[in-house]
Amino acid sequence: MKSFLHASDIGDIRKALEEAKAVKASPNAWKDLGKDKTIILIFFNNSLRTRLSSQKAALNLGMDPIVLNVNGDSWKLETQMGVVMDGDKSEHLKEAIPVIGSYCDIIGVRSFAGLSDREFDYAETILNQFIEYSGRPVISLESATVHPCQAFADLITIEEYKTKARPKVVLTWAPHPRALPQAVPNSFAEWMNAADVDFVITHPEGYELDPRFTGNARVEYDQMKALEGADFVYAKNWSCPGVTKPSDYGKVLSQDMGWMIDSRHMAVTDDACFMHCLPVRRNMIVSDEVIDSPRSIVIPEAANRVVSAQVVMKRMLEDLQ
Ligand code: AN0
Ligand code: CP
Repeated sequence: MKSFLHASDIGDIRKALEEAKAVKASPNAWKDLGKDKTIILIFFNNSLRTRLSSQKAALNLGMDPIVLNVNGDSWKLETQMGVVMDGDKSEHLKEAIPVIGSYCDIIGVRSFAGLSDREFDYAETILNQFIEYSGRPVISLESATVHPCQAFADLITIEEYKTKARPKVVLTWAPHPRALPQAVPNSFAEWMNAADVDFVITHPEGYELDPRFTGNARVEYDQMKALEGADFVYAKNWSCPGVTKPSDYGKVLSQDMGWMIDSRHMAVTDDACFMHCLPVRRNMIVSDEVIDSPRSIVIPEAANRVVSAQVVMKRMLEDLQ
């Protein structure tokens, strides 16, 4: 695996889920695989889960992780090509990336969408520079348009908690005070389309996700109708993807609190499990009552981030043998 951005990069989904099960059952069984190998994890943005679960996954594989917080510990990096560097950025990605690549065997990058230039974000400009200039396998730790380690962990969690062969999974938009990227819902849609589930997306009009991720997934604008009979409710806020109106890209179009998941919403489901990638704002995205209920699986979902990261790193290490 040269890079990990999309569901297609993991190949056969059933095989990947079986591998996840094996990794979860015996996390330390591949300790020799990462011996004398190093992964550098680059963070342009904040993180709790991704930062810790990626390091834990590397350690389980016997690999040494090094974490770099760009903007905090290192020189500020210029990401645009052909600019006069007379501002606050001391170094360009074109030098920084090959230098980083020379110190490690695998690279992980967290670099959120800027949400101002749709073309720049949707071309995955920063992550693609890492792929092009590092000469190393690259993992997206949430880049501009995707969060594949999260979506893979979400799928592993659904597999563990499902009680029907083909569960109904509903991705629902929920309100948030600030503009957030579309990476989590994009990847969730992509991975649900690749899995054997009845997948429905619901959001206010104007929040249509890019069809390159949603494919033929059903979109139901009536949230209550979408949630009827659901087995899994996956809540997430995202800002306007700019699909129907490009000038609205990155904007907050609605803060309708009626979309917050509360017990009224959960009541129309088939006793659904509640999921969220975290971090979550309580009583904005989801009520205390729902997230504190026994049907909330946000903690085991986050725990599975170690498993998804470990499968991806394991595959990359196997390729390096
Ligand atoms: C980020 C997002 O919505 O993409 C990270 C989620 C994993 N969330 C926030 O910035 C709150
Ligand atoms: N879900 C997730 O990626 O969380 P962090 O932003 O804390 O890494």
